[in-house]
Amino acid sequence: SVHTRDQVELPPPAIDNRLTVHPLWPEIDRISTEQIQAAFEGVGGEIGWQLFAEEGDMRMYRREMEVDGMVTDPLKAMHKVRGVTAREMCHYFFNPRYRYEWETTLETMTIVEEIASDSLVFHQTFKRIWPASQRDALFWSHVRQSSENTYAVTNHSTTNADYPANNGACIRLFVTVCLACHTTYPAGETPTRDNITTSIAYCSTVNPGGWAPAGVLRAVYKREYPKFLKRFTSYVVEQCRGKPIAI
Ligand code: 6CM
Repeated sequence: SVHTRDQVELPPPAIDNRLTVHPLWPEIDRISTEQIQAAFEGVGGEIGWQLFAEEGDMRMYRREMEVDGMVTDPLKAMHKVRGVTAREMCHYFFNPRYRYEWETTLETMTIVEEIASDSLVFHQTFKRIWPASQRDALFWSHVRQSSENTYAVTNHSTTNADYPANNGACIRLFVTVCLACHTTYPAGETPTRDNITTSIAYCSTVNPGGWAPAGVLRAVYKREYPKFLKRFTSYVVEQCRGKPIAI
């Protein structure tokens, strides 16, 4: 069949064989499965999610949590976006080619390892937040189809001997992120840009890895997460405008 270059690079509908023979595969599979399941769980019930930002269809919740005096508040966001598919959302979130266009907290990004077409290892440095030291992160990123019309990207910290932690200007932070997306359209209809809706669940837990003032950190998260999700989703809508849909 004939593909455009862009279609070939969309997240594959099945796990890439090269991933399943990699030493990280058991961890990538386990954490991705857990994260995707948790992402689609609601925010009601005992667990005590508190709403901290709301705009249109977007809702953001957090739970205040500290580990050894460091803020590790888990964050969970829900959003609904019309006109783009789950697969397209995940394509733009996973593919490093687009990252500088939507990620405003990023200073540098290096691809450390290409495990497979659906799995990469990244080193990233972030913009410094006064008065804390600059942070970096080293994490694997994996995109998969988890069920019909459902795709997700999971990012999780890892280690690499060529990128040791805390040996330069940066303090290494630890991150677990999951962007899980599910597309729906009216039964019996063919999906088009005019009738599809994608529900997004974004979960993030960051351990700053070393001292950072709690108040500053919470203020940064409160400002930056809504900014990120609004900017990222409108970026994807913009990129997909006029292109054939990839379901
Ligand atoms: O999920 C997001 N981006 C992904 C691609 O880059 C990836 C990134 C994870 C790192 C998240 C770290 C956020 C910390 C940013 C501020 C720097 C902290 C300094 C602490 C010292 C006071 O999963 C979007 C992430 C959006 C973050 C607002």
